[in-house]
Amino acid sequence: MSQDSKADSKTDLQAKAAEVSATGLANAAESAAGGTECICLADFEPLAKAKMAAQSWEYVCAGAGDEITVRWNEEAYRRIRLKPRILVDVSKLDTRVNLFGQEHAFPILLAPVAAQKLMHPEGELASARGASAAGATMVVSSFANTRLEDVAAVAQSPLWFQLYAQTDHGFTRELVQRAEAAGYRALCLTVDTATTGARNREARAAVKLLPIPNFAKFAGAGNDVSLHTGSQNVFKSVLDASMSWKEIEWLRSIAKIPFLLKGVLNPDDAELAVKHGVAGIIVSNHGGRNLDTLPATIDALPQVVEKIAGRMPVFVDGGIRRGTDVLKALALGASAVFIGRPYIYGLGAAGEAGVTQVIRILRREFQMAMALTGRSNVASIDRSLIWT
Ligand code: FNR
Ligand code: LAC
Repeated sequence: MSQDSKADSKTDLQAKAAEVSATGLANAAESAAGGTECICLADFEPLAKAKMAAQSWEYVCAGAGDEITVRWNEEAYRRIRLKPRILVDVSKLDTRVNLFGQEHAFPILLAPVAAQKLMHPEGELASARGASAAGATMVVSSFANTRLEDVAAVAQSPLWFQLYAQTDHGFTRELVQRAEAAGYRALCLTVDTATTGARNREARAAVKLLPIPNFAKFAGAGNDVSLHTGSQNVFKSVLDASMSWKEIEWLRSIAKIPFLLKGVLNPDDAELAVKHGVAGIIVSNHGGRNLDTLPATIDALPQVVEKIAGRMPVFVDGGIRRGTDVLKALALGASAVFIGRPYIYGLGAAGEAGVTQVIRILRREFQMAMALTGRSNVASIDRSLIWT
């Protein structure tokens, strides 16, 4: 859904939502929406906007440049039509998937999102608790506002760790070892962020970060409140613009847990990823936050899947807002999907309970979409589901 269409008007719904406390989503939603609960993911956005500081809201919504890729990510799902099968026994649905030996109750994970104390005072702790209550795996960002060990201490469901590798290899190794020691199950190295992009919207809003404790020793990494996220300088000291495939081999050699690349779009890069022995790839354009006019991820996915040809799992994120989107991504070859902004809107609207609710709604919609297209388990979701 377009944030722009809602950006300026503070509706009655938002005004009422602002008056209620973050104690319970159902209560908040009920008093805000006249007795109804949040019933789809889009319902969380106005509630989150009303609660979050204006700068935080801009940080979450923002994309790069003219935000064309942000829009395409969502629109591309809407263009894909489903082809159902009837009279299939769907009285029992099995949504389980096994990823790297870990069973997930359903193929929806939480993408890494930085700086979650901007969106809610409990930040990553609330997200991890909320994800656990829903039985989902969360990928914790290197740029979290909470130490990775502290997030692990509250999580009841397995966590993965997102790695922003550093030019200081000693520090990177230490970060990887800390994540492994804290029990994280996989590493997602982000490879689409040699630098941040033209974040005009963040620059206009002068968004400022909160300290990033995993990187406490790096000056300027969000620990300098004079910098704002629209400026390239804010992340400069903690992004490695010199990173190449050489570092991938090195990182793979030191990682004891499955090592994935996040931010692959080009099938030729996917081929190189296989050659360099990574465990999996995430087709992502960083939610349209870095390079504008990249294609929608769901449009890029089929080419990547074709190139990989089953040699490793391929995941996708960007623009997933409905259970039908999850179904389409799996039909086009994803092993599972990640959601970013939707759970952050849940977090902003109602903290931990909001995150849980977002995941449950999406899971339920996915189950409905499976049943209504005649698919009783994930293995039976294939390309024949797409109306061509
Ligand atoms: C992100 N994303 C991101 N990715 C990453 O690898 N490390 C990070 O720290 C962050 N931080 C971050 C902050 C915010 C506010 C957003 C919205 C996104 C990108 C994220 O993991 C994911 O790729 C996209 O959010 C997916 O798109 P949707 O679901 O937001 O449309
Ligand atoms: C972002 C970085 C931190 O998207 O990944 O804001």
